[in-house]
Amino acid sequence: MRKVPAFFSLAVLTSLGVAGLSGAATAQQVTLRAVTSFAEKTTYSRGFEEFIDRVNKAGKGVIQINYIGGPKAMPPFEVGNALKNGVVDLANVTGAFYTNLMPEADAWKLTQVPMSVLRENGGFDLMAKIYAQKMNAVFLARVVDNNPFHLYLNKSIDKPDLTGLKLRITPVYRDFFQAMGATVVQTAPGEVYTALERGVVDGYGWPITGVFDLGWNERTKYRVDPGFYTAEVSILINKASWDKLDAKQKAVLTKAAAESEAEAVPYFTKANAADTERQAKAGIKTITFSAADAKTYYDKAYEAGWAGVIRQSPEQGPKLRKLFSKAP
Ligand code: 173
Repeated sequence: MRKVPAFFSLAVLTSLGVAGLSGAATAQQVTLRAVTSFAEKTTYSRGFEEFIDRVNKAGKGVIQINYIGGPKAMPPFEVGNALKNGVVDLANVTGAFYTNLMPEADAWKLTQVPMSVLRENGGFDLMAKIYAQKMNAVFLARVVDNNPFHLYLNKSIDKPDLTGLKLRITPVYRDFFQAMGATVVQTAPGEVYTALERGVVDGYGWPITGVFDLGWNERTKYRVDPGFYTAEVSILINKASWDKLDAKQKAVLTKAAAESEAEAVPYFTKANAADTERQAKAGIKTITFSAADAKTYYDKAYEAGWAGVIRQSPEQGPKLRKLFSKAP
């Protein structure tokens, strides 16, 4: 028997019941259950929520999405497993949140070429194969891209050395921050505010946007520049749920997915600039290294990041590195 988390089973059974009934009444329309691993109506759920609006508008009478919600409905690190097991049909989630199932998913953060190129050069196809094998999933769209991560601190540093600092992480930052001497503690985004408030951590990893969503600006003194990597959040569908759809239903999802993926880079280009300015106005000071130290820091990020991916996936890691990195 597959494991259905107790906190979720009621919602699932209820929505299954409703879908079952409506399925019998109107043969064509299908309703998919969807969750997000980020708080609803915040930066990293926004692209997914637009995708849902697109599908629900274009898919009337054909396909609809029932948006169950975010971390209040399901803990973020459970979302990958729920998608894999078909507890939900659709998920908005970043690779770092399901590395236990598919370590290669964390490599999305290391892409230096756009999705349009990866969809042509074999990089996407290789990942799609791994999604089918390890996640029982079809990758529909990357809705966050071109969105660097940063280190945020409450203690100042003047060189790329994190010795003595305790930092909040996810798998995104683990290898890099540890390689720079930090002690790390993993938490979901929903626990960052309290960790800062209680002084449990001296800082945290997070992208350039979204610091204001959960009020962390009140508890953040410094941002370290430069940023590194790029955040990835993507829409996945359970493979069995996908295989059950007819051509018309798939076409609605595919079109909405393509539109949402195409918006990611232009959206974040603007949002990155806007949040950089907003952080400065909110009094978050920038720590900038010398040019030589900035290069050391940035190169170390990629070196440690790829070493981590290759350690966890010696077979696929080197292939992904070739396809995801910018031409030297
Ligand atoms: O810091 C995080 O929680 C994280 O890994 C992440 C990934 C993508 C977007 C935002 C945060």
